Amino acid sequence: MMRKVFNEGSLYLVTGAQCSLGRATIDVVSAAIRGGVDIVQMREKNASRAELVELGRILKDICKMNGVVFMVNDDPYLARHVKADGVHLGQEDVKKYGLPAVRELVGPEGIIGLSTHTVRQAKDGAASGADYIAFGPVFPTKTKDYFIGTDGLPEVLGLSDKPVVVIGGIDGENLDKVLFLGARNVAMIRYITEAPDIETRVREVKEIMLRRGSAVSKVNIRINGNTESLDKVLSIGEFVGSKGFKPEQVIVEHNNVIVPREKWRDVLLSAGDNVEILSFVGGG
Ligand code: TZP
Ligand code: MG
Repeated sequence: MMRKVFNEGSLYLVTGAQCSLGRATIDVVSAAIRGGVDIVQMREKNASRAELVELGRILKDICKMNGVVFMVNDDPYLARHVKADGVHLGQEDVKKYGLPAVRELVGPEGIIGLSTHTVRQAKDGAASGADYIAFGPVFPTKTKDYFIGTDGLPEVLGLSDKPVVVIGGIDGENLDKVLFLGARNVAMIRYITEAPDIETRVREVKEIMLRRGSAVSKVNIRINGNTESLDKVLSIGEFVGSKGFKPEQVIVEHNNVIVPREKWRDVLLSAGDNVEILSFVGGG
């Protein structure tokens, strides 16, 4: 059984104080979490080590309280220090530390993400000890001085079962394109951090991702012990509705964790998930 890295269908926020219109990263992250972001990566290129430790601890707590995956950019020592869920590495970081050493640092449960910028790098990355691959920048972005386009994306998405996170210049205009090409997980800096209302922006992006989930191939999940094939990505709320259950008459356990009803719309069912639905009569 592969390590459960994160749910397919995730929206991944990469932070950057210099791209947040003067707003504090803590406030940006809090608003994004209220909107339903799934993963947060601390990527503060102008902060000192001491500032990163302080911010990292706070962000980690905020993420943990909300069931959001918290990643640290570049530095596996920092990731371990602030007890992040994992570390995101660039190609240079991998050369610097070596994946076996990074695995030692983050432990068997720690998530290792790897940036890739060519199909070749993505192939090598998918076959390496990394747990997920980021692929990009697929569109022009202020963060990088080049972009690679989306031509290689379908091939990269088919390389392995490891999640692929598509990144780079993704916004409200081109989001549909990457989703149409099969992307399940999307990372953004500016379209979120520069939004006038971050919570609403994140909600809108997640809505689009949910709707476009229909472009994704079959998702096999286990429901009360039986395998069932969904032909699109559904949230728990949508799934419960599709079965004709009254929400107030069921308790849903997702991968052995009971999901409160107010979270049903935020949790997407992905391949290999285990769902238990306990139904009772009455309730309120
Ligand atoms: N890696 C590849 S593109 C990128 C990173 C960190 C930046 C993405 O930022 P934006 O604002 O979503 O283009
Ligand atoms: Mg790096």
